[in-house]
Amino acid sequence: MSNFVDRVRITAKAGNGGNGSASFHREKYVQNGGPDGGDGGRGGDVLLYADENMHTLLDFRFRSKYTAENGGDGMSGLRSGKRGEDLTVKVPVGTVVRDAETGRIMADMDRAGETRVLLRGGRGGWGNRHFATPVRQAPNFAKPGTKTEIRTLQLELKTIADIGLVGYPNVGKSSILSVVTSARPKVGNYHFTTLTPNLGIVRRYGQDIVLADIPGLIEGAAEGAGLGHDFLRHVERTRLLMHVVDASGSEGRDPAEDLESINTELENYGDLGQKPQIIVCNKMDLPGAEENLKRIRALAEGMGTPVFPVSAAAHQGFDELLDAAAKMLEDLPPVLHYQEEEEPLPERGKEDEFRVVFDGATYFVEGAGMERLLESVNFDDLDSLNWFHRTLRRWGVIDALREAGAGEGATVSIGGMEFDFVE
Ligand SMILES: Nc1nc2c(ncn2[C@@H]2O[C@H](COP(=O)(O)OP(=O)(O)OP(=O)(O)O)[C@@H](O)[C@H]2O)c(=O)[nH]1
Ligand SMILES: [Mg+2]
Repeated sequence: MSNFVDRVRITAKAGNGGNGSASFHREKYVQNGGPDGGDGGRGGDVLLYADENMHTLLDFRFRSKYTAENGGDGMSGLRSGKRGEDLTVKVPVGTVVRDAETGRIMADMDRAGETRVLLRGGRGGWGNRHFATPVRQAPNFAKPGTKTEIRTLQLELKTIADIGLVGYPNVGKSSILSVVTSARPKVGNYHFTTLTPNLGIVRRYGQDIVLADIPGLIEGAAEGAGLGHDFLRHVERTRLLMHVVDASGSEGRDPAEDLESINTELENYGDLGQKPQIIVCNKMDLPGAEENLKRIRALAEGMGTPVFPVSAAAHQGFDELLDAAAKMLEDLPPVLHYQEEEEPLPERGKEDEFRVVFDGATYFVEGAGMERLLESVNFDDLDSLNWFHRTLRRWGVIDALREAGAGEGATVSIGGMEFDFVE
């Protein structure tokens, strides 16, 4: 079928922070040079760029893994590690990015040319020079850089337009787009001529109005029957719908029935039924259209929806239609922007908050800062372990464990690692 892809999953990872260096200054004739290990470099970020020249997510079918560069390790002579290079992922305008595991909205790339940081690189670890104190002149440890996680992301392209053209296949949606804008979508006398959304711009009273022509909808589309379902997401981000019917009933269907069944489809897909509509009765040049128009007018009156008769073939009725649309748009809210949702991170400054839970055998120390603390410890290094122990004492963890009943040698679990309790 078509190469139109509007929903994909990818994985992305920001760069790890580089490790700090535990180096000592060495020079001829100079004994016991001080610690001179540089800091690790920051890992590269993963950025998003809304590219006007991209129209589908097809590229992501061929490449689905995106990794920014890791930061370099710190070096002797106080030299810092290299900053990892950022990685920019180009997406079409209108792409909404979610965390695939939680559904959290991470970015809505709805403005052409905008760049945004999606995933931040890890911090570089401190070199040992930071740990030189008057009593500890030769610290043999440095901090490792922060490691970043691989994230699974869902990308979804939701076309952005002021007006969406909806209706059964073959009613003349693409014909209308080509009459009122300079867009030249394919027009054909068969169903599903249009397989990917087409955009066109019409200028009215100094404002540019963007129209989206989407593939035809069929009954059951909202439940996933046929092609229609996937395409409804492209009218979610429109402000007004032009509901097109074939007023002549040239294919043997009743346009009044068409109107109702498409409206049912829209109601079943999110709150598309709530979107303001204009009913466009097309093919008024054909016999039988006038009769049907009367019936549709009667129906529409009950719904409070305006009706406009047009003929794309004869280029008739469009001035009135577009004037009415432009007036309606003046009072309608702007296109929906998906608000990014904050990642539920532990609050800043509360790193040392924790609690001790005893399950009868093990004392668990739980708290947001614990895992991060563990990440900074090099367990092969005595200095590093001592620093870890001192931090636990400073944060009050040792006291809390003692209060909870932990005695010498009790099993303590912190961030999934088990230790023997030593006072
Ligand atoms: N007589 C007449 N024919 C029309 C009119 N508008 C469109 N048509 C014809 O109807 C057929 C379908 O037109 P399209 O514009 O491709 O219809 P569509 O709604 O975009 O169809 P899909 O993309 O398949 O959903 C074509 O053969 C057009 O030439 C009209 O006003 N009068
Ligand atoms: Mg079409």
